[in-house]
Amino acid sequence: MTNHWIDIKNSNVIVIMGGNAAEAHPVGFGWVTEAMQHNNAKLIVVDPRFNRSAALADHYAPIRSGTDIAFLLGVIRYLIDTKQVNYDYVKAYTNASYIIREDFDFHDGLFSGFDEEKGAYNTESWYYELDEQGYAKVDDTLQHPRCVWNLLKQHVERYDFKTVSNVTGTPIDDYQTVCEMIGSTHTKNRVATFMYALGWTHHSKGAQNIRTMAMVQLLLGNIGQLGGGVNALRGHANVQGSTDMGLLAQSLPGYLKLPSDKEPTLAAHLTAHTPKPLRPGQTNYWQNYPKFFVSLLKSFWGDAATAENDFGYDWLPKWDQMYDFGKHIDMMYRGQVNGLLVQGVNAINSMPNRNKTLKALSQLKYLVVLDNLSSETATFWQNEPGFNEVNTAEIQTEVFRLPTTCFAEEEGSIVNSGRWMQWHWKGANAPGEAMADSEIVSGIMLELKKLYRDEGGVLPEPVAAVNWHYAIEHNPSSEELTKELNGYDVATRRQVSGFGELKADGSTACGCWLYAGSWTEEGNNMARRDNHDPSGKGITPGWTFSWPMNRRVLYNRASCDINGKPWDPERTIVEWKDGKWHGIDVGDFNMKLTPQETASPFIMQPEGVGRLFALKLLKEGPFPEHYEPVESPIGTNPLHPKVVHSPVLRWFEGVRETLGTKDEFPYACTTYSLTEHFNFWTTHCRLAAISMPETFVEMNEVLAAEKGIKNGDWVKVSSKRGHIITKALVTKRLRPLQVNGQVVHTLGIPRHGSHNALIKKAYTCNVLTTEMGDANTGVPEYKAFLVNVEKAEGI
Ligand SMILES: Nc1nc2c(c(=O)[nH]1)N[C@H]1C(S)=C(S)[C@@H](COP(=O)(O)OP(=O)(O)OC[C@H]3O[C@@H](n4cnc5c(=O)[nH]c(N)nc54)[C@H](O)[C@@H]3O)O[C@H]1N2
Ligand SMILES: Nc1nc2c(c(=O)[nH]1)N[C@H]1C(S)=C(S)[C@@H](COP(=O)(O)OP(=O)(O)OC[C@H]3O[C@@H](n4cnc5c(=O)[nH]c(N)nc54)[C@H](O)[C@@H]3O)O[C@H]1N2
Ligand SMILES: [Mo]
Repeated sequence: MTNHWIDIKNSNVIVIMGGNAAEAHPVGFGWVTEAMQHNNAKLIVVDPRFNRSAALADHYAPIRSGTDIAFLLGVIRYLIDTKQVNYDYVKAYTNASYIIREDFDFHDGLFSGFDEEKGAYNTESWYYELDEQGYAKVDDTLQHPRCVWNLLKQHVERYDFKTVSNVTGTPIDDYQTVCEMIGSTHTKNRVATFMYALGWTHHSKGAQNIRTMAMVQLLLGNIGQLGGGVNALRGHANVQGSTDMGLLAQSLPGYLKLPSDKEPTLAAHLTAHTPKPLRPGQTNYWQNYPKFFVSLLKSFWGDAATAENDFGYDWLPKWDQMYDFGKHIDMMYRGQVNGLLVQGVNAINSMPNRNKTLKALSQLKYLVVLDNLSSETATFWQNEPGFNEVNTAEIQTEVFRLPTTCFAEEEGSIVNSGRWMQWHWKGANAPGEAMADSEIVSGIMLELKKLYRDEGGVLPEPVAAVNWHYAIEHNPSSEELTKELNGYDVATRRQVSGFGELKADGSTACGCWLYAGSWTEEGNNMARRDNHDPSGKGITPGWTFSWPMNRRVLYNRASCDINGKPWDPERTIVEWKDGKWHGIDVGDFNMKLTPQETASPFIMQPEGVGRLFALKLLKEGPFPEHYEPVESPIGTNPLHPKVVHSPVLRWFEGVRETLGTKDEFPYACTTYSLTEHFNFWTTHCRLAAISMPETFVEMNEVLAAEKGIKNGDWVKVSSKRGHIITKALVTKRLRPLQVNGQVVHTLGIPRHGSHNALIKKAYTCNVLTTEMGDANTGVPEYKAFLVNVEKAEGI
């Protein structure tokens, strides 16, 4: 989140789109009702399903799954056409006035530079026109035909109400109401927030879904404001922490880059990732990249990391393609992987195309499962006729199960969606032989180290030279580990007080630069519990630690105009008064400088402004464009029939044959969470199983009547990849939609699968899903695929 949970109370319009906060984030949702009750805020829900968030909304609009980009590009067109834009903000704080290269182009669904054979773009032309000094050229009058503003207007021109409604299935009246409600926040005294999660990320263009919304927020001037922002509601309690800590396939802690094999030396890597300013006088914060990167290498390898050996740069793995979990499963499936450590994930249930995952795990020599509970992944080799059909005798995979503690049995920090790093204390001792994950992983590492020492091996340094200085070698404490994440001065071991102290010369070490300030010489700032809120705006500086630098609202310089005057006095976060800056939050800029010197609030960009045109950042193009889901219920793209789905998808070998068409599988299908269960763990919890005992497929009354299916009937749902047998839940919630001259029916299946501690056996929806996903992130299209449904015999 650019903002944080409590801040939602400051919003005037709350848009829940691509998520279902009332059910999946029921505690945080309290701030939505707070805003509605005490701030007269209006709630909009745009979702294929009338869910429990919709039940509380002022306005609900149905949408066909996988068409949010068309919806939002139409919103952008509407805002521009009706002049409901915060022009001062757009001119000063976005790249609207920047001039794009002459060779940039878009037509018939493709941007310039498409290489059909590679299925990828040469992105050269997706860039600013530069002057002699290497700065981007701008036209402050917004007249230049190739300035971003005019290119954007041209790009969204096609997305009129009729076209949008024809693609999304959203009735025009509903659509217009949503546009008007969102548009009402273009004024300086009104702000909208967008809350989203999997309904946007689980698509073959998930990153572009989110980007389109960020563009809407920029046009309205809603980023950097109290009650505004771009707000991802995260999943597992600490999933924010895991991505901060580099669990993404191509990142290192603090969103530093895992080097690619095109960067053979430290110098090459640092040059590639240390941007030059694109406008004069920019903060260009990533210019500090070398300080963070070298400090990270020092934290990895301590004294062994020296200037002479590039601080151990050669010991980092280098990628030649994205090795996300999907890629690994594909490699296992092809017999290219010997062993897998599964830690805190129930892969057989959560990964798409279950039959493929099953084969993949069966090809392994060994599988190690670190989990505090028993999981279906650890028992994938057990034959259960009808549910998990395997020939146990043929599976040679040796499975090791290492019981871990769970969060309540250890102390440490958890980072929530709002970037708060909250320390928690141990509530109980772990049962039996359970050990903390850190102890297990340390044990494996120390054993490997010993093996390298005793038996040698290729490239021992990454393990042999590791920086390991904990009081109990095989069991580092949470305190020791988190202090290391904060960072310290190597010579004195003094904790740094912020990332401003980090150096690129090897004199500082830091495990995650964003966490600098969380555990300083003053102590553990994450353990602070002062909920004093002096401004009444939900900024509680004494409550825990919010990265970066205890800042609660990112880009908060954008809450005031170029002269430092808040757009809305009621929403003051920072303010230039009597020759200096004042603020209720830590400024996201250098507060020693003048308003004019800090008038570029998006300090992480080398041009200092928000990007309506994204340059080369995303694989599909610099502007978002509507592409159909990989499996489309209409089989065409009404905007450009030749380019139906994203042209840059990653195709694993043989996957094309596993995709269905609308002739065989005529219905759209989506998957979602239920409040009563948490992912797959609650299989173990009898009370949860009692409250929601069985899985089901939800469908509308019209389709059910057509198919002769009644509520509670057994049905068979099939996709090109497999089938499940489950019960029908017939409701009014998933409306049939009129799309491109046909009716699209959508089915919905809870993602929890075998959520039954009482009956035990149940099918999981991931038998049906495809591993095709977002080209940027690899996230599968769990939320839009094709199925058929028919009545079946019970099980
Ligand atoms: N009780 C409970 N809470 C949970 C979880 C749980 O299992 N149970 N899981 C946690 C985890 S790991 C996560 S990641 C989060 C997930 O949080 P959410 O993403 O809020 O949860 P989902 O139920 O997947 O909600 C997705 C919503 O998006 C809608 N949707 C599907 N496709 C589209 C689309 O194309 N466009 C739009 N606009 N909407 C679409 C679905 O109908 C659904 O209402 O929840 C977390 N919280
Ligand atoms: N079709 C479909 N598929 C989906 C989704 C969907 O919406 N639809 N959602 C996707 C999403 S967003 C997610 S997050 C995944 C969730 O998928 P998973 O992460 O695979 O699901 P969980 O059931 O949360 O599994 C977490 C496991 O970690 C264990 N665990 C808990 N605490 C600890 C600990 O401290 N240490 C260790 N080692 N283990 C621990 C739990 O017991 C549990 O077995 O599913 C994804 N799959
Ligand atoms: Mo998640």
